[in-house]
Amino acid sequence: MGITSAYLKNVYATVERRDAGESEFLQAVYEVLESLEPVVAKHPEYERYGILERLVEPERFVQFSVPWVDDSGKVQVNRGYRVQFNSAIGPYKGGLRFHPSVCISVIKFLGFEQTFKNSLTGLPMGGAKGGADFNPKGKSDGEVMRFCQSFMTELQRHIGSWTDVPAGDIGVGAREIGFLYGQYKRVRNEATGVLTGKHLTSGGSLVRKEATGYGLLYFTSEMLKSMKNEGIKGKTVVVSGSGNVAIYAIEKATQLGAKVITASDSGGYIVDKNGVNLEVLKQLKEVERGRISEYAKRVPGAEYHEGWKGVWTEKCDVALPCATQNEIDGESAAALVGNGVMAVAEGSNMSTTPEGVEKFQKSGVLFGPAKASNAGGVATSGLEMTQNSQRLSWTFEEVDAKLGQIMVNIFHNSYKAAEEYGMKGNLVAGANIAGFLKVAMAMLWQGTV
Ligand code: NDP
Ligand code: 2IT
Repeated sequence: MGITSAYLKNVYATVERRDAGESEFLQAVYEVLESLEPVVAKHPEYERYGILERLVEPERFVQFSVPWVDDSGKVQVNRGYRVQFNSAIGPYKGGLRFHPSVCISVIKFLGFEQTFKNSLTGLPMGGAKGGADFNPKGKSDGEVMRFCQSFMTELQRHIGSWTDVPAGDIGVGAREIGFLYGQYKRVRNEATGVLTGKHLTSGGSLVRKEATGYGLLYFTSEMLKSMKNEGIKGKTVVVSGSGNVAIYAIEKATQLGAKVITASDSGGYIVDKNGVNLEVLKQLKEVERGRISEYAKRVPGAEYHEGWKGVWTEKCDVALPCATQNEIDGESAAALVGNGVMAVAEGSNMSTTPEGVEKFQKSGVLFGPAKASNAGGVATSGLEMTQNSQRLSWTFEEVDAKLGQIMVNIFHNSYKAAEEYGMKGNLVAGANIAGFLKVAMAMLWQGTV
């Protein structure tokens, strides 16, 4: 298809010029602008009010140094970031990623996507993302704590429960959120809902840990039911990753009667034809922080294969990428299609390259884009914020029911938006359009400058 309107071409050319070389950010922007062609054609006022120009430019971007002392007494320095992308519909909201690959482009693509995802949840949250090029792997708890404390010593001046509310992402889980929260409280003398994903003893919400993975399955089930009149029960599922999103995607898929046969990390993947053993996986990943190769040594019949990409050559009905961006390229998509995959839903953000998405869509494979299918994590963060404001805690069942309803709504709103704008069945376009319309309306209502 490609971008054809003069207005959108111009917006993209400006981003390309100003943000040259930020490949992930450019990829994310291009996809959204392409989806918005029919919307812009119907709403000439967006150009007059510079809505797209404003959406692709972060409202604020901070970069800071994070010095910390390692266990040998040596000072190390990492680079920290927070992008506050868009606050039209609520306080900035989005995760923190600690991974050596974190850079401006990665943070900006994630913050940009978050704006539309948060809008889709129906909750009042703007888009943000942050992180650092720190690698928590192989670090002691003390090193991780000192890093988190230094990171928060700077970040605290930019965030707040009505300003910007960070959470976890790759490399940031319960341990890191605890250290970050502890430092915020110490510096600001304020116990407040400034982070989500908190421990249950400190204002956390039940279901937040499980939410992204569970939400992914609620979305996938609704997509299968509505578009193919099928259920997830009895399906063979391939999952990549073995972190927070992957583990709880595997758990919910298994509870719903599917058989998940894989899990992976950046070193390789395991195949367990009997269905992944969650007890072993959780012990290995959540408790021991070990490698997935260990799984095959502990579970009879399971095999380990070097290299993470091979996971997409395993035959399945449903594929759920839950590791990182661009993990499914055109070649992997072709392998999945060749093996008869029926549905793909993204747990990781921008899991699929544009070539991969095109392959799925042209082959009639149902495709759930991350903004829609992985929104359960941030949606439950939104529910944690509500509980913090109320100073109450809801039960597991209450939160889970709200999460389920939000994911079903996201599917239908995306589906309807695609249909309304002449792209029936294209959930990429539908999610982009549905997410965009609410943000654009808020921006128009609030005035231009
Ligand atoms: P975790 O850190 O818990 O797990 C990440 C997993 O992905 C690990 O198995 C990791 O393997 C693998 N991985 C990470 N980077 C790479 C890479 N470059 N190549 C191959 N494998 C890689 O993170 P989460 O589970 O929280 O996040 C996974 C994805 O889900 C991310 O894209 C994140 O943005 C997205 N997401 C997360 C949400 C959340 O609430 N946590 C919400 C919505 C989306 P290894 O240990 O070898 O690095
Ligand atoms: O990508 C994401 O949506 C997240 N990492 C969750 C963000 C959040 O604020 O819960």
